[in-house]
Amino acid sequence: EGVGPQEYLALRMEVVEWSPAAKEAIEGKVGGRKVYLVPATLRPETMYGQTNCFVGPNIKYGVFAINDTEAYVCTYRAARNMTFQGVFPVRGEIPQLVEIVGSTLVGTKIKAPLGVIPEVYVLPMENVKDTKGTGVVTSVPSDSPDDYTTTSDLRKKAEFYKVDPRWLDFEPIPVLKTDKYGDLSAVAVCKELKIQSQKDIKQLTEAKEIVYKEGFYNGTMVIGDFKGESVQEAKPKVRAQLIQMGLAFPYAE
Ligand code: A2H
Repeated sequence: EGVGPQEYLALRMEVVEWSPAAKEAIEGKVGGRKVYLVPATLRPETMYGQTNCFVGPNIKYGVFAINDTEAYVCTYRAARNMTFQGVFPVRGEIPQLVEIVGSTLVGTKIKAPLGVIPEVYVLPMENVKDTKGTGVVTSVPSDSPDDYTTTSDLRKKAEFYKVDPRWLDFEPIPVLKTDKYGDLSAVAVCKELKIQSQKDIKQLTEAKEIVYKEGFYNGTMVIGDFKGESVQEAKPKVRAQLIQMGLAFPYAE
């Protein structure tokens, strides 16, 4: 981090059914457009294992028109970057249709491109930063310690976090395997480091390092078109496939 631009992939997760609060907030504001949440990821090869999507409950998002028929949900900050990357019709303009706070989006059902679970729910995560990516994070608990720990927290305290337990009716899905940690490496490493909750920031940082390095250098895909190939080989191929299929677009910052 820090040196040079970060090349993310922004995934187009189409809204299938708005939460009641989001429906009310966007009513009459999006002109019949299809709306997509657009999480930024560095791990396109893990998209098979998506189980949900995260927003920061206190983060303000915008719905931005990319043309007459489609719109994206992301932070205003991300939209400002996108307008110089050719995402909107007029370079430099930021076509915001409506503003919506993260907590309002929770419970919205969206499509998960390439996902074994084709439709997933939007859930809240305290550690989502509004200063990174698009402020939306797709969740892959098999390979992301943040995602695994947060979904476990939400399950333990569903009422406190105002989530319906039915939105959490899933298990981590194996995507890649390593000799050291098996096919659910985030789960294995979180257990090894005895991570209790999403508030264990220091251990989570360590877990992320370990899981990322092990997966990238020693991982083999166990699912998808590149099953049996190394993670290093599969990563750019899945990225290219998602873009080619119109399910994602490059986003840099
Ligand atoms: B990654 P970097 Cl399987 N706030 O995608 C917090 N986290 C954010 C974010 C934000 N605003 N925007 C993106 N991210 C997450 C997949 C994944 C990711 C896996 C394993 C590790 C991992 C599925 N979640 O990231 O600081 C996104 O989650 C480990 C860091 O820019 C994105 O990739 O390097 C990653 O952090 C980008 O973090």
